[in-house]
Amino acid sequence: MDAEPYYGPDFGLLRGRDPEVARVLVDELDRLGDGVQLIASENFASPAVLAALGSTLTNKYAEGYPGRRYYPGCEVVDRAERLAVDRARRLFGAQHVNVQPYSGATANLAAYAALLQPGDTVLAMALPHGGHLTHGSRLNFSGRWFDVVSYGVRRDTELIDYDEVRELALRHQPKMIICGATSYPREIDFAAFRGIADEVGAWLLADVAHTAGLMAGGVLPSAVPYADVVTFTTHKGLRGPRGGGVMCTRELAPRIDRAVFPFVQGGPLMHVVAAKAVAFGEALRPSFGEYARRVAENARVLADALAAEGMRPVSGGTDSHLALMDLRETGVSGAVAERRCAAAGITLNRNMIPYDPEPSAVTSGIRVGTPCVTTQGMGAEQMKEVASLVARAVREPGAVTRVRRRVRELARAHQIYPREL
Ligand code: DSN
Repeated sequence: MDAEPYYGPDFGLLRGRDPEVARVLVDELDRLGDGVQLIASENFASPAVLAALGSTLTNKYAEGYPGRRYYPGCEVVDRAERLAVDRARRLFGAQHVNVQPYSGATANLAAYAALLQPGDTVLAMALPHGGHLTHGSRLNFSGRWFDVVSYGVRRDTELIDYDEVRELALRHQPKMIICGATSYPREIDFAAFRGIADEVGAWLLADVAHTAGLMAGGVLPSAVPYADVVTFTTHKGLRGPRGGGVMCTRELAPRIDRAVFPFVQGGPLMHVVAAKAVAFGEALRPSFGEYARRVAENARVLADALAAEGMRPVSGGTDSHLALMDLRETGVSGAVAERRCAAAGITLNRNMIPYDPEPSAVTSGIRVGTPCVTTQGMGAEQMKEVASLVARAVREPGAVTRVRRRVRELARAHQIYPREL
């Protein structure tokens, strides 16, 4: 963010009316202000985004789409949605964008609903190799209602095995192929996926929830020219409000729109739609490309510095905003590392590595991401220090107080939301 101070919603009013909830908000600001956030799927929304989120647009029921609502009185909120759609289309060069999904998961549900029938076969990335819950977990609608076949990464390179994807597609004849991941650090070859989908007559869904910001910033290639449907989130690399979206071709627009509403969702959250418009507007500024470039550069420096500390970057490095680190050489599991880092004020998550011998509650890896720290203005120098603090937190639990103190100093020197409320 452009180091713009944020003075929050009216904390004085909230404290007066509801001190308990005000305390939660202030404590969360303190947590953020005292720690380093390395969760790859999080970011810090700008003051303008937060202002739109805290607006009276939350009051309005607006089922339907601009100009075609089921309630009267939508002519004002229609303008917010039109702005969001128009800006998102310009940002991504998409023919059609639906900005109403409440989250990336509901965006994916809408994509399935628009293109498939229950029982259809889907080919998607295996969860332990980087796929998402909605790419076929048995605990999720995708694994329960669809016949999901999974592809993974190669054991030797830890990169997507496009030959395996093609073989599985030819063997199983999926109705839809999904590309996109939550813990795959490398660029995805959308053209290769398009070729495979065409060969078997499958729809291609690109889930770019994690990489939409890097795509918009021109750091990673766009999935839009290749995929029939592209789903994304607005709160990760895009620095917007928590929410999702769906892009598609003009031909698929009516199917996607009907799937989002009324099939999957009810009334859109118009304050969130307005905040999405703000975020897309911010991402259209030239400075956003520079931000995206710094996110990826910071991830590279962080991965290299963690490697120098004896942690192995899965696939040898990263092209994106995240790195997946194999901790087996350290003798510390992902779960223990997560807990030790949390005690030191560093928030990151345990993550399975490909072919992980440990279960998901333990794991052999951690995932680190740089959207938050980059928004805070940290650069290469700070990434090297963060890597050394992570390594100390993981290896030397006895040093937790000293590590915590330095983490706090670093975070306070790069604070974006003020603490004195
Ligand atoms: N929970 C998100 C992530 O951390 O990757 C995906 O939904």
